[in-house]
Amino acid sequence: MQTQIAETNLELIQGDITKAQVEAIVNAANSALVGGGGVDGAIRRAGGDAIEQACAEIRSSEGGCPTGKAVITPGGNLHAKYVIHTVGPVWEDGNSGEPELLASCYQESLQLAIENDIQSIAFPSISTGIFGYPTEKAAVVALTAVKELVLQSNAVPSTIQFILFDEATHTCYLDALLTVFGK
Ligand code: AR6
Repeated sequence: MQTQIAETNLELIQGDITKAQVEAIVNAANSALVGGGGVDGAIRRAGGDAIEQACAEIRSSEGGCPTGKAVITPGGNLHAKYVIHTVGPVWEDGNSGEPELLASCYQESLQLAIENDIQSIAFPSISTGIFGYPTEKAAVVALTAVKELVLQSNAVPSTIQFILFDEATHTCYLDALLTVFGK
């Protein structure tokens, strides 16, 4: 499914983000920037040592990456030139700042993309795996955050993909597209 926000193509795709043919892929990381499971494990396996080396440098210079923020590393062996690592919130009860922190992940990642002149970027569904954020809620937050930033900024990437691993997640994002864009 594809839609247009100003000059940007927004695409919802079911698949594996490590195979994405874009300049940057986004990783659902942890604040220590140490390798984990889920999409983080898949990206690190596919990208190889260059990603861990760059994360180690960020750990020693900045101590990691706080929840809601993002950092950028090379993509190593991936097709993507860059990996943008962002740290989603762990779901508690929905009243502990989770929506704001999740929205911040998408917007901070897009800001880094703009700063690095990245024209195409792919996101996974941040926080909805190990971190337990309900996918229907997360999908609305994600698409709303992207829509707001695209409408507010110049020089946003011309292609923004969401690459959703499983059918249930893909369906939630298709439903959220209707809620957020009315189509
Ligand atoms: N491509 C696209 N999406 C994927 C892939 C893939 N190859 N593999 C999994 N997903 P999760 P989180 C989906 O758990 O909830 C790690 O240990 C998955 O099905 O990867 O933000 C980190 O180090 C789900 O829909 O991320 C952190 O400690 C989505 O990616 C923690 O997990 C997110 O699931 C982050 O947890």
